[in-house]
Amino acid sequence: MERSQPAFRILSHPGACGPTGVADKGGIIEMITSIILLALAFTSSAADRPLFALDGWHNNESSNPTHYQWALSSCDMGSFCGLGSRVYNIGNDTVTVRQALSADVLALLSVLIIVDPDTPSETATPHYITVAEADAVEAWVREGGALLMLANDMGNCEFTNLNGLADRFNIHFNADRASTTGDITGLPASPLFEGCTTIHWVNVCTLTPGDSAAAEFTRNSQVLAASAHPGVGKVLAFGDPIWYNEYLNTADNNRFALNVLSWLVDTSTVAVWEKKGRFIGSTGFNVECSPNPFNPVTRIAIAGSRENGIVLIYASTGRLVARLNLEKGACEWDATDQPSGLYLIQVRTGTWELRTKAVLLK
Ligand SMILES: [Ca+2]
Ligand SMILES: [Ca+2]
Repeated sequence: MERSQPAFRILSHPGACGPTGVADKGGIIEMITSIILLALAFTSSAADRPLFALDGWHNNESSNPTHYQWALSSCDMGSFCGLGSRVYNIGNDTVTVRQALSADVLALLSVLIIVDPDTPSETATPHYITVAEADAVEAWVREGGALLMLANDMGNCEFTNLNGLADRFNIHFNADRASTTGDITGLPASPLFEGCTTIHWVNVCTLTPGDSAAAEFTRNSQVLAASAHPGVGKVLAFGDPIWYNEYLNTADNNRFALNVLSWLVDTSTVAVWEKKGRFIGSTGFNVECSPNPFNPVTRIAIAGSRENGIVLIYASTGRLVARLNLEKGACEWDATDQPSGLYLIQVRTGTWELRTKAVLLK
């Protein structure tokens, strides 16, 4: 049975299904979104599963509604339903964002895929990526978000506004078609291509990475994949959606997809989240609040780490109530201005994304 509502589609298992989107009326959907996301955050089945989001706002094709959508209940060759199952299987919940990107929405996500933004030939009313959305996404990435951007070849993707976002990370999509297509061998020795002999893609655009970005794959002097690490976040960009069902099981594309998902979510970390709010990893890193319960100050610390990062604290309404700097693995939260209740605490560093819970008792 689905747990879903229109703005976000939250799929608790790969076989889940959900409705198509409808317009928000008076913010009710946002409220419902908060409640459902809160439930996800605090129920034992989902508490430790990061949200892996697909942007269904800028890609929402009226002429091809399942195109590059999770579409788990209507799986077809153009959808990402196979990819969505793999996202789930490595420990994440999948969600589709069907509203403009904002800080409030992004704060709930671990990974965001922006894919093939619509052209007017794909939908009658394309939602173009706005400057305000690019501002929000850039800030989210710098604070630890993982962004995957998948464009397409010329004529099949809206480039101008997509580049308004991509350029923030010093990566530019060229509105062209690369000369490299079909089965591709001679892959670079990097984590993205580990275990892959041949990958297959068709009709991709090239990229131009700037000084603060890196080319991940170059062929015939054309860059076909690029990455960037702004702040404590990360960005990966390809000139094609690649892993839709038609090609997911072609050549070594499945392994390629799993490598990319691991790069994005750092499965070595997220796969070992423990249900009771304590992180127990093979590396021995725990994030804990002491005291807990507390009133009004608690110390948040990653045992054994002296990394810097950020701490995001969410109230029982799902609202972000505090944003703190983690310094040398620790910080203090003074909740004097907050009511009693349960709080979800998310800690992000360049290496770790950890969660715990704390109870404020006044
Ligand atoms: Ca599209
Ligand atoms: Ca293509």
